[in-house]
Amino acid sequence: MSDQFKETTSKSTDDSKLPPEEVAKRIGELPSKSGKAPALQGLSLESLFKLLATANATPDPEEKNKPKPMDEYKFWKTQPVVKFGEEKTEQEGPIDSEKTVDDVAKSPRKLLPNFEWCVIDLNDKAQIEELYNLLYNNYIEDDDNTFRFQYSPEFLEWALKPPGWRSEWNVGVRIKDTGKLVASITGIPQFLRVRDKPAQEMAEINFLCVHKKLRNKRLSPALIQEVTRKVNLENIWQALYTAGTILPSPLSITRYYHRPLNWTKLYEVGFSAPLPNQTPAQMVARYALPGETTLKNLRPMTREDIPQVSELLHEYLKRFDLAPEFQSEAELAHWLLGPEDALFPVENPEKKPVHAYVVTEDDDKTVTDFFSFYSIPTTVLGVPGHDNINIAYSFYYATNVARDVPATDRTPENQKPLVSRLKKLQQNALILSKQLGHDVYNAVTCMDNPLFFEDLKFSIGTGILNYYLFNYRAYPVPGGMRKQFLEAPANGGVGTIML
Ligand code: MYA
Repeated sequence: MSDQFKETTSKSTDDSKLPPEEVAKRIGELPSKSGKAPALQGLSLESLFKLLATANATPDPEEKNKPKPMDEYKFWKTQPVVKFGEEKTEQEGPIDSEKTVDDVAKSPRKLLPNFEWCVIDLNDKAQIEELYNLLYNNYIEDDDNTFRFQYSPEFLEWALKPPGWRSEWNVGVRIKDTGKLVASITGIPQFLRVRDKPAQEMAEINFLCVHKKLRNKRLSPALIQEVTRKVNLENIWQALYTAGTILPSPLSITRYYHRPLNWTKLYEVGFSAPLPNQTPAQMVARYALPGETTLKNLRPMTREDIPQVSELLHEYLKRFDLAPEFQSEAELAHWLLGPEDALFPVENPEKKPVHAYVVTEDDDKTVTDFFSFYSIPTTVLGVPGHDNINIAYSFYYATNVARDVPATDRTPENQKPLVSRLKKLQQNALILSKQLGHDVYNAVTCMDNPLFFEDLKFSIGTGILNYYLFNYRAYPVPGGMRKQFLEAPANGGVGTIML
């Protein structure tokens, strides 16, 4: 998701020291803090834009991302994941391959007396709204309680209901007496390739959330085990997930970059300051973009484009060690064009969760490139004149230029034509996302993104996104940061974008 800034910085409230039964009662009674609210997690937008303002003052991500001793991971040390310090002697592949569906418990483990398990039924509009409310109030937080990500019902429908989605994998916890949803974890199916092994079906796990008043009560391990059980019951034994939190043990470590689109607004809401010796007018000029797109034959993607886009993307993703394999054109159409027959249809194009464009030859039919981005509006509290910031996130793209640029040779000389094409494509993504009302454009160091960051004036953020595999041992995959984790090229490892 994007999860974007997924690192937990929330401080426990007093309620976290109370027994869960007591908290269950209180959650019904007490409205969540009004006015000042949770939102961005790990890295607040404020610190992000302060960082933008102080250009090179980049904290060392490794410092932020240091693990605790393995033995202190009371839950994770019991799970089939690569442990910190583990010798890399074993072959890549499943860690535990003995279990069969017959070994899987047929019912969930018991929860505390006042709580009960539920499936969050995403065919029910009301339950999507419940999930939205849980996440809005509890998911991602910034230190100042000034921002709230709005994973809108439209966004959740897109993120959680791709073709083949399993209702059972959307696990919730409710308070028995009131029915209030107080925790969630979600899964969607995804075929994933790790290096040269054939792609296999895994679960992509997201939206792990525990109500703020129920934190530090070991509900997360229970949620993780319950979704594991549900996934295992379908004879699926591996999962992919991302988190800002450092857990045993990242397959890859990626980092956020940010490109202001509406610098004046960011400045007005107090998150952005001019660079040293720069006036606001100079900053506006620095981030200015052409008013109109600059690529010939660029237009919104349609369903008719999907077969060609599918081929282009399939080819392009071969460049990466970790990449999804979309199973059908319908699946890809869902991810790039949004859901069909949505319960929450989007009328206004500016409100669409995902935006995709193609570049064609002069015939308007032969697709040579495409790019896409998704959108998470964020409520801003307590700033007169502005009540939201719209954030765009770079999503999948591909270009046929890559066909002549072998992924095995990532020397700058070799990559020149690709770099040049990606810059043009992404500059147009910036222009279009600005036209759609976004204020900032984010991207992680996945895919070939590091190739265009500098020229397009992206600034490094402090947010880290760790990629993890469950029950699969794999050697680290480069995360797009030269000095981080691996002495790796600046691109080429992670080709899977997690929301
Ligand atoms: S990442 C987004 C996570 N959500 C948030 O950050 C939202 C705001 N925060 C919260 O809601 C809570 O703080 C959460 C922790 C829920 C994060 N992933 O319940 P606890 C471990 C995995 O007492 P709380 C996303 O959605 C922690 O190390 N584990 O803690 C992907 C400790 O274990 P150990 C985490 O603070 C999720 C234990 O939980 C995370 O009340 C992928 C403490 O539990 C985390 N982000 O709640 C999940 N944070 O003792 C894994 C803390 O060992 C999926 N912990 O240190 C695995 C695959 C499953 C399917 C497999 C199928 C085959």
